Amino acid sequence: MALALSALVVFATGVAGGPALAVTPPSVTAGSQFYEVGGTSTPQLRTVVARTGVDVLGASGDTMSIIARPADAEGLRALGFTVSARGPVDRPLGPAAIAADFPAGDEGYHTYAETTTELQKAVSNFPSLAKLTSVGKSYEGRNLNLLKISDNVATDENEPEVLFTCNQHAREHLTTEMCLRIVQRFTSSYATDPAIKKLVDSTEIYVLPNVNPDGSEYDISGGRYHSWRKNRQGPGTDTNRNWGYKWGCCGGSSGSTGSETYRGPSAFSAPETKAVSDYVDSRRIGGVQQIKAHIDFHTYSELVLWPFGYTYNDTAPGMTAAEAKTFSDLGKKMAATNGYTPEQSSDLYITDGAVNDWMWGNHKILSFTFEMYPKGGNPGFYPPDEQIVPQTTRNDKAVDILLNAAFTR
Ligand code: 0X9
Ligand code: CA
Ligand code: CA
Ligand code: CA
Ligand code: ZN
Repeated sequence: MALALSALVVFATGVAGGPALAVTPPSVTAGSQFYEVGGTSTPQLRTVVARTGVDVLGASGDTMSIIARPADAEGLRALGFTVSARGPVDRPLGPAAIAADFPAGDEGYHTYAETTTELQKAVSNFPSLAKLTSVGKSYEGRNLNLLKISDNVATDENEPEVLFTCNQHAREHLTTEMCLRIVQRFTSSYATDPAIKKLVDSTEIYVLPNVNPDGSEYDISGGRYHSWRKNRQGPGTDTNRNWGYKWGCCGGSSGSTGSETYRGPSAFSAPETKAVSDYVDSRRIGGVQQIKAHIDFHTYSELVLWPFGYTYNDTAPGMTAAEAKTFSDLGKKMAATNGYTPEQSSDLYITDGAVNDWMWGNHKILSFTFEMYPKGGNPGFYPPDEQIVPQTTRNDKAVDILLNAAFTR
């Protein structure tokens, strides 16, 4: 109900060409194009591009992929960047019923309902290993499902806890498949793979496959993709700019509702970030945070990123040189297994209010962002479903490394 209503309001006014433009991000504005922006070889230059408010899709080498209006492209050219158009972005038709599945040919991806079914199947097939709960509800009322995997799963044992989160950004559907891969591997291989059994027996693994289920359902509605990034609260908030550590501090997010990096009116104004952060807060027991390590999966660019994102500096209050080295050593070790590029978040571009800064800044959780396949703009957010298996198994070793790292903390 809430979905149909809010979609109607946005698109009814959008079609009329009225004030809805102010809440319509570049990616869904008529005339928007995909562009490649050359001459963006440094974090400073990429931050300049990101701050113009265009929709940054990814970065590789000295090129960024963006969605922007022709006027934005002109503005970037005036700043000295080389900007090449790569094709139009369709305007969404909306409002549309929630799709029964992904667009034709991509049915191998899991919708929210299909994902929930997979989690329920894990519990019914492996009741002593898997337990399904929810950390709360999305803006439109969907459960934010959390699957715990461990031996004696019903008991909160004194074992290092590790959290995997996926799909903060709606269109980054490959990440949901990554979380499902983790679920499948640590349940169905438990009986046959001693290395898996050892990890499951000695840790408590938490998997949250859809941080932004409203957004991902919207993105596949009407049988086509919408390049939607944010949640579905009013104009949409970029959940990965809404976390309450140095929220909005540093030009790494936007205060404009129409921006793809709109940070929301206040930290944790998005029900999704509020629910996940409340859950993480609740894992601080007797003054000791139980969750030791975390990966937030995104697409794309094939990167392993660590905090801080709000500053270019390697060290800062709350990040000693030794801690920065722990991050970079572990990040490089994981990246050596999947071929991603390891770097501090701000080496990509400045972000404030992102999840990793909060996880580390508030809880000293070893928190990474993985930007998955592909490296460059094609196929962008929408790899064919044939890529699900190769691109998720690609991270098996890195996931194991993170689980092992949780012991030394
Ligand atoms: O900008 C983002 O939120 C992430 N890139 S994406 O293309 N998936 O949108 C990168 C965030 C990395 N920064 C921090 N984790 N601080
Ligand atoms: Ca499907
Ligand atoms: Ca256990
Ligand atoms: Ca525990
Ligand atoms: Zn993302």
